[in-house]
Amino acid sequence: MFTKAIVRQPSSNFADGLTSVDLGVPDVDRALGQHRAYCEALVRCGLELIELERDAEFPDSTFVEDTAILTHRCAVVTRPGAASRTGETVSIAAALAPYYDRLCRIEPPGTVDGGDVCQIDEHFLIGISDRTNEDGATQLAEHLAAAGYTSRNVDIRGLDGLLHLKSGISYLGDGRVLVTEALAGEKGIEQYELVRAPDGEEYAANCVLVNGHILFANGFPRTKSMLDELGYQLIDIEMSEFQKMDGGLSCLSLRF
Ligand code: CIR
Repeated sequence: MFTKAIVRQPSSNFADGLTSVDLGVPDVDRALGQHRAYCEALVRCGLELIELERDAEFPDSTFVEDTAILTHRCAVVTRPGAASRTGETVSIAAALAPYYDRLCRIEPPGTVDGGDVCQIDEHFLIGISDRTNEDGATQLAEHLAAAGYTSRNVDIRGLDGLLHLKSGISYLGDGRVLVTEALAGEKGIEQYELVRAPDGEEYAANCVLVNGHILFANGFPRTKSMLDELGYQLIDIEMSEFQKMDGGLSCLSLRF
């Protein structure tokens, strides 16, 4: 069970953040409304919110997931792979300090974005991407091993359209993962029970399992009906403005 989540509203200059997609300029007011609905959904799932100050120094800082890996036994403050985001970890480390005795860090030359790290029970998949390098993945694997977890790397650098590993995979519990076709055949993933997001609905593969509910991006009816049929309790969230900035549902919070 999760009891808390760290979140941070999008800043006034949210539209100046990084993006690789061509979906137009996000509307900050609309993004704030979508963020509010996302926070309300987390509260509905039983979480207490820790809300950090908006921070215009870092236009991508609403995507808090990339700055830390949180587990029941340890927290790892990352070193995000995009230079414009490295400084985001200062406020995150301060916010985590009261809750974790064991706060590890990714050190140079390692880089890790939390979006590349997918927890499956006691095991972690670590995406090697344009943001997470092999040195960072090795450091993270060592921190996780010291806390009793196993891990393996999944190299996503050749896979088009995936910023992060979790842009294309989410753990649904009970050994089942929601995954894009592009990732379905990768070593380290194929052994799970796979629910495949249909072509054209790849964005829906990033969803968030929170205390028996699934936060799910609005507008992906085929994936939604697959999950409905499997009996999941979905909470639909409008994500259009975050999608324009390459962000998915998981990246808007750090749950612990
Ligand atoms: C970035 O490119 O870093 C942000 N615009 C989006 C980060 C999304 N994070 C995530 O999927 N974990």
